[in-house]
Amino acid sequence: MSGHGKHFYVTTPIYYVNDVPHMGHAYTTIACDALARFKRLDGFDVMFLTGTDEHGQKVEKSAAAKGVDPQAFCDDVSQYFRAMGQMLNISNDDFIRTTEDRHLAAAEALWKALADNGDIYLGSYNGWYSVRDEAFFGEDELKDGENGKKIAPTGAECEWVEEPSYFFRLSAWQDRLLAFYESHPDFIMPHSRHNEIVSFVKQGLRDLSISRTTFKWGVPVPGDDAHIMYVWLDALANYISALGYPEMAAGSKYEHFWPADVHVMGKDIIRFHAVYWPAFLMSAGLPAPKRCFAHGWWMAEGQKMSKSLGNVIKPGHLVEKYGVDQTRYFMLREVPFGQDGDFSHVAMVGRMNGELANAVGNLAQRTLSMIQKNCAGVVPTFGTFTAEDEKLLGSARALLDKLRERMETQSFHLALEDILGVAFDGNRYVDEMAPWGLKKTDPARMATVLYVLAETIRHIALALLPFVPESSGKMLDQLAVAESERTFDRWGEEGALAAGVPLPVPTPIFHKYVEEEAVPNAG
Ligand code: ME8
Repeated sequence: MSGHGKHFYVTTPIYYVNDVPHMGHAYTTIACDALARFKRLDGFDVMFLTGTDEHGQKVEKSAAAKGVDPQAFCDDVSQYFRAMGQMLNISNDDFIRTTEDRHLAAAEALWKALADNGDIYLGSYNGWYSVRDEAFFGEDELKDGENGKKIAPTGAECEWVEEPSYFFRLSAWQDRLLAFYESHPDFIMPHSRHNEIVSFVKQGLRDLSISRTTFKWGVPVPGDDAHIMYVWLDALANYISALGYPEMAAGSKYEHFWPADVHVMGKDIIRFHAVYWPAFLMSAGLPAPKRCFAHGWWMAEGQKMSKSLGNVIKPGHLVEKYGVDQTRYFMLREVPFGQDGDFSHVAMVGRMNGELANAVGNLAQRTLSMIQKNCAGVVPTFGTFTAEDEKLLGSARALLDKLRERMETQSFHLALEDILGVAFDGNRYVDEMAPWGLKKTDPARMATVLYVLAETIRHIALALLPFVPESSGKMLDQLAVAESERTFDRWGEEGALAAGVPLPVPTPIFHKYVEEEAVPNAG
């Protein structure tokens, strides 16, 4: 059973609980959700994982600053990330927390596997550490800040650390990593990041400090609990702990889903995923993931989003102001996945009004209202299709193969552009066919035109399900498409609407954002 059939495993990073979620966290999660939903519709057995990263000095400090016990602090903040998922209609199959027992067991097992392979030794670390990044930096990477402070390339302040530490023999993995990148050219995407990582590794890898002794909040090192595991080793293990590692027997979740198809993350943490993680896995005798995709950063109205600038956009704010599906759509449509993006109100309104409401929503509303009025509210009976009819149906039916290609490379913006293209074709077709004028002259032709439109809308709605699930679900409700018919199996003629099926009275699906200033002044 396992190992057969189509399966797909996609993950978000696990988010630090030092702070509540913002738009950047929402972005990664929405992208993974679209991918997971797409694959489910396409017949894959999907595992979509997200969760929270709860150990380490940064979280310990945040808890201390609030005067709460770290576990209580994690329990509290982790809930905000779960709530974000619910608010954004996220379909994750599991939610892992690194303070759960199942995770501790997996992190310990991974450590032991590295140790058994001879890749861990005890030494002492003297160097710079950035708590904000939970990362070590070499002297050569740092800049001088005010008052003799050392600043990491990320802008975070570093502190000097001098303590006994276990090390992972990362240096010994350099050549094998380079060989791996070479034989897996799509492992790191976009390709520009691949090149960046390859040149980083070529510069030479130092052994990695993987334990700390100066704080307590983490997973104790097996056999030496004076040491706490480095939070990144602990955190990366989440991707297999959620699969029940170290249980790897035939029929296990691990066997079914590992290696992951894609780890999605922001470009800030690609190095941890594309260098350390495959090295740990190879050392433990486990296969590396198939892909790490690093997307870009969201800025707010031209400035990097940051807590200190006070311009952090909360997902709840977007959902309240524009709507859930509008937020999901905008984020994936506005910016090519992999590049940085800028959030602006004007851009958001342009997308939601111009594309969702006008192009898609109006097409559905016009068509369904005409059917309601002129075809007794049932799916119209169609006659022979003309070349124009075939052309539109052909463009709708050809969409799925294009989308499969787009999703294979995580090109969400292009997938949405393709779907929108069919909506534009549909709108052009309505204008050209002018079915309203056919009512008296050729009602049979009018019925055929409306059928072609309804069938086109069915395809647009199916295609949009991964992106705007609630709204496209409503579109399918309005076409009386049963839940069981909402899969890519029913794409094309397979699932074509049957004439005579009663349709509910349509209501507009995508609302428009109306600027307050645009409201006519009664005075
Ligand atoms: O790094 N634009 O957690 P984290 C786009 N715990 N994406 C953004 C963003 C922005 N402005 N800000 C955050 C960690 N993100 C570790 C991960 S995984 C084993 C451990 C997203 O809470 C993006 O996905 O700092 C980024 O990689 C992640 O949030 C960082 O979340």
